[in-house]
Amino acid sequence: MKNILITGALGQIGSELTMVLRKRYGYDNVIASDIRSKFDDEVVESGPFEIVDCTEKNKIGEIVKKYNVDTIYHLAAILSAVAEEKPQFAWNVNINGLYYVLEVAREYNCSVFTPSSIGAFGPATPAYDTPQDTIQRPQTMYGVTKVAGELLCDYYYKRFGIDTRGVRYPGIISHQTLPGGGTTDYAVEIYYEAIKNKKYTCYLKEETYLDMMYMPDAIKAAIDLMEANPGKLKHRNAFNVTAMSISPKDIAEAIQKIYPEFFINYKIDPIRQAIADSWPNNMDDSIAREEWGWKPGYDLKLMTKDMIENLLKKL
Ligand code: NAD
Ligand code: AKB
Repeated sequence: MKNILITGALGQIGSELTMVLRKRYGYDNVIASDIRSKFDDEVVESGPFEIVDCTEKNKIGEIVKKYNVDTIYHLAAILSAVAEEKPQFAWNVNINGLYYVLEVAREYNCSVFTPSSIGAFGPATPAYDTPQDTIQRPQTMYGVTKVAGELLCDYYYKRFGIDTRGVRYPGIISHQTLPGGGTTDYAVEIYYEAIKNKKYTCYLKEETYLDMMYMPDAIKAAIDLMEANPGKLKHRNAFNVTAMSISPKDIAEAIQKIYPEFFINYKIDPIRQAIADSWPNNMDDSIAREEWGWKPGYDLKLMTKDMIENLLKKL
């Protein structure tokens, strides 16, 4: 029987992953947690919910003990754009939070899933077909914390035998919960604005290619990796995973196939543009495909259709 703790469960990924895990493992066996709560919210009300600040080790330990937790999905983090505004704060949450989660996992022998990001790469990394194992010299605080986090997770596996696993997510696109302050947030906002106003002003240049993925694939990646046969994993943390390499212009054109009147213009934010320019255009995820059978289900066309159908219901 699995007892799962999710940190950062009210965020963009956590809010959807929690519900999928509850359906899979039982509503009472998946403990959602976050530093904040929400009124009238499915994650808070459909199963156990606890306020847990991941920078408080004792609180994480208390909840792991209380619910006999054996698996932690550690999603609490500060994303790239906010991390560049508040680097010291991001260091504390992203580094100390992960360290405390790993220490509690060591004490109670839990498995841990931690997402890294395309943000763990930098300008010296090959931008095309970015290999699994390559140069990682990011120049953002987010990237620094992600590279350190990948290494820390590997260390806890090798040194203490903790079952740590993780992927390098690309930008995640979804319709349920808005993203939390990243560089790839435009790729969600564009769909909301297409429905609401039929126009969008994008803060990245039209030809800025980045890896992206639709939320159902992001959730599948996390669960498939955590359920993978450990004997087949040569890597454990930070698997490159991607579903599509797309630019703002590509998304706009996909939307225009449904709403021909949709209009996009550009007002560049130099900080987020510089971050995006330092990230890969498209990662090679063949190692994840080989070691645990990773395969995305959504491309740009399928995702755009599904996003628009769901946002029409929601908005
Ligand atoms: P998010 O910003 O949407 O959610 C993060 C959640 O963490 C929020 O609900 C926030 O309240 C909570 N939180 C912040 N500080 C906390 C603290 N001290 N203690 C406990 N909770 C705290 O983020 P997300 O998009 O869901 O990302 C989850 C993970 O996936 C992060 O590690 C992120 O770096 C990674 N990731 C996300 C994306 C993406 O596009 N969403 C891409 C690559 C990697
Ligand atoms: C961000 O833009 O910060 C995230 C990510 C790709 O890690 N969406």
